[in-house]
Amino acid sequence: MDDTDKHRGHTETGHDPQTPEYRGATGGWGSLKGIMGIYGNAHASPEALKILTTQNKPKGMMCTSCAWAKPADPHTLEFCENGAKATLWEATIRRVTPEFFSEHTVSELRRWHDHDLEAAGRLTHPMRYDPGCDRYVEVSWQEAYSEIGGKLRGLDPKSTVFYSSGHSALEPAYLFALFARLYGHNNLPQSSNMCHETTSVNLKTFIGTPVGTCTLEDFKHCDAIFFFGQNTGSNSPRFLHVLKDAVDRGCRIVTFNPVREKGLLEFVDPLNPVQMTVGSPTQISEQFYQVRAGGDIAVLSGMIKCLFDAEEKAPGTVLDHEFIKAHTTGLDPMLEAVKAMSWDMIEAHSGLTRAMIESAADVYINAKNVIGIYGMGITQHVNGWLSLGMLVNLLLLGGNVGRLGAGISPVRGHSNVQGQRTVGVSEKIETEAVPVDKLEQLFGFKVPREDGRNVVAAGEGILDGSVKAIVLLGGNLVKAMPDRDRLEKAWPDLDLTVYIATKLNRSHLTPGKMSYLLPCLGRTDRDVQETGEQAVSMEDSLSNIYGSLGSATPPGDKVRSEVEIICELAKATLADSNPNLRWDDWIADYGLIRDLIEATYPDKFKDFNARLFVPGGFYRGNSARERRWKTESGKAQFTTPDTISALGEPLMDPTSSDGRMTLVTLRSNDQFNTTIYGFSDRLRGLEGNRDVLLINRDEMRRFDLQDGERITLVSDLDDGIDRRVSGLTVTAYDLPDGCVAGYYPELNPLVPLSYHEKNSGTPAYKGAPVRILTGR
Ligand SMILES: Nc1nc2c(c(=O)[nH]1)N[C@H]1C(S)=C(S)[C@@H](COP(=O)(O)OP(=O)(O)OC[C@H]3O[C@@H](n4cnc5c(=O)[nH]c(N)nc54)[C@H](O)[C@@H]3O)O[C@H]1N2
Ligand SMILES: Nc1nc2c(c(=O)[nH]1)N[C@H]1C(S)=C(S)[C@@H](COP(=O)(O)OP(=O)(O)OC[C@H]3O[C@@H](n4cnc5c(=O)[nH]c(N)nc54)[C@H](O)[C@@H]3O)O[C@H]1N2
Ligand SMILES: [Mo]
Repeated sequence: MDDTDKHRGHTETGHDPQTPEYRGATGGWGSLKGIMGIYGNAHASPEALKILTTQNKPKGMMCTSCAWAKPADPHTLEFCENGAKATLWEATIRRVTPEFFSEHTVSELRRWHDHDLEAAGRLTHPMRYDPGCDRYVEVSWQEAYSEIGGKLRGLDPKSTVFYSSGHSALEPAYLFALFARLYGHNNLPQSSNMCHETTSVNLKTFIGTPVGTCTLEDFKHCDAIFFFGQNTGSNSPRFLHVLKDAVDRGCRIVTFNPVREKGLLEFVDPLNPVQMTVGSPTQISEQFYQVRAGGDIAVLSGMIKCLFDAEEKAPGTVLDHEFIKAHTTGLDPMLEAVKAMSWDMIEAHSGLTRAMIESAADVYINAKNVIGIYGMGITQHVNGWLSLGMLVNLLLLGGNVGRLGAGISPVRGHSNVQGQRTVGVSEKIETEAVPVDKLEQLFGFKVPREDGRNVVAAGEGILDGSVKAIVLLGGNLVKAMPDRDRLEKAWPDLDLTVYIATKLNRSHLTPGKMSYLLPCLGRTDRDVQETGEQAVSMEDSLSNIYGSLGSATPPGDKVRSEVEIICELAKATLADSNPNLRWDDWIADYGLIRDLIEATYPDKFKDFNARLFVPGGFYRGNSARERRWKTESGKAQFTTPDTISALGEPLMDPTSSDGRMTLVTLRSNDQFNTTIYGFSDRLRGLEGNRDVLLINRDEMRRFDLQDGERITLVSDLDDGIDRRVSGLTVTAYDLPDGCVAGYYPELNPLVPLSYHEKNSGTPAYKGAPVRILTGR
């Protein structure tokens, strides 16, 4: 391999021909085949196909998959391959009944693959774990509620944790947070603690908002988009339509990602008959650079250097001085620090050449309106705060925040992950999401004032015994967290575990001393209460709020809505009768819960019930978009880099030849987080096996590895803890040097709990230090 090939960039440089690759484009016939494949595999009900036609449309069902926006003028079929998979997977005809549990002990089920556990179907009855026979056994709802309530009453509220995964709608989320605070704690970690917490914490410091500033309108006016570490093709495929339209308009897209993700290379619109038959795919990224994992700070420093050079040559043509002067602080120290970074260092850490970075910067310099997009490739690193800070710096220099066609756009994960935070699911108390005075006035109680535990602190508490009970509103925490082997060992010592879920997963098979599995309705299901059919609502990644109506027949008459389960648990736990707590009325009419949300957050949720089904949702507003900076200084803040790598200490030296590698954990195209739909990562050309170690051919030679060889991967953090995953098949793959990759959640035992983003605690799932052990 010659020297130019070692720097992996530019689409025309192409792909390492000796490694797997998907030959088709993203979208196209492949995505339709993907949907048909899951239809059979998921045993979806005929109703599910009907639901798909209403998906993401006003008065329809809002997708349970990703958080991408639902447009006001939807396509005839406004769903993507993975949105369809999520719907078909939930609307299955298969059932996990008490008979199922009588046939399988928990120990036996623990040997099942995640895919098979969920494929067994929807949970139908409330169950209680019986350690005597090692089985879940049916229990009545009343017994379950009163036993859980009784147990919680006996515990110190601060020793309990109420986790929620971003699936649940605004109504249950609001009540879940209220329940926690009435009971006496703020231990409300959420899936975003493992995801975009880096954004929520740091973007707030930089520009005074915890969420992105862009709306769909901006994508109609931008001239350039810079993509960092977000895999649109698999994780938010409907966004590809927006990108294709932008490209067709002449917008230029530049992508930085260690993996040549197909969705960001080319796309065939499956809804476009011409493109599907005789047309050629749309090239999405005009420039694609395979940056080293954790190399984004270096890239952005290089680009900013280029901007300054160009400005020096032609003053007043590159930087938006007026904006910088009126709206920002901190330019000079930032500039000095960036100037002090040498191109040698930048090239070494980014794995890219100066010419590549200059060429990316050129796109910025020649664009009027620029958007920055990012995902887990930025957030899940020790110095993710700085990668994000540098991206914000880049945008601020051109005045690209708070202007039509420009802005910063984190792409969120779960369909309502952002919304749950908006309505109070927050372990931090000093945030707009927890208006303490309002809550105290509405409900007549004292809100606990101390910050609660985030996911990492909850994990630490489970390991040291200070956490005694955990209630999971969805999710699969045991499988999704870092340091899985250690946590899974400590988990059964919990006094109480309560799992509110649609489908069976590994967490449920890790019961505490008392354990309950409570089956709930999903978003596809019709939810009928005393006052009739109920809608729920959610907020997308672009801060639009929509109502959603399920229409599938619920999986059984014992399955309850999340709202009902939370209200009943609260009633059973909170003994005293507070007249402000109208749990039964709230169960009967979710409109009343929306009234409470509006009363708590009057600005964001004005006329909530009246606007529930506005096409495209209603926008809850964003201060930074209006150039109001709710930061400490009252201005947008430039960030001064104090390091050049997003990676933690042991991985700082990119040229080290001591065998330590950076592990990136990836999602395939055939999973939604810990839900494994199947074993085809079609868009990466990888099929059939998820227990793989991806590594490039040069690195294989360096470690003397053969394709197909089985190896063990061990963690290489110097903390005395043995973390390892064995039986991984070496698979040659087109990746930058110094980095290896494999799948989430299989490799989670290798990510240390203590290894996380500095300010927010987001685990560094994209940059853990590892070593390869061969059997030889
Ligand atoms: N179908 C499907 N959709 C999903 C999900 C799913 O599992 N399946 N999950 C949902 C959730 S909860 C979330 S949070 C989102 C996640 O969506 P994304 O934000 O796309 O997250 P990942 O797929 O984990 O990784 C993103 C990309 O980061 C790249 N990357 C890794 N390290 C680096 C780095 O150091 N720098 C750069 N520039 N790039 C890097 C990886 O190669 C990968 O392409 O998707 C949501 N949507
Ligand atoms: N190594 C590694 N680890 C990661 C990541 C990574 O990139 N790499 N990503 C992290 C990220 S971004 C996230 S968001 C987390 C995800 O972590 P979680 O949100 O905890 O996990 P999920 O896999 O989304 O949860 C799936 C389960 O949710 C339940 N469920 C599904 N729908 C519903 C519903 O409507 N209601 C209820 N009550 N339950 C429901 C089902 O029982 C299903 O089994 O994982 C994190 N972990
Ligand atoms: Mo996520």
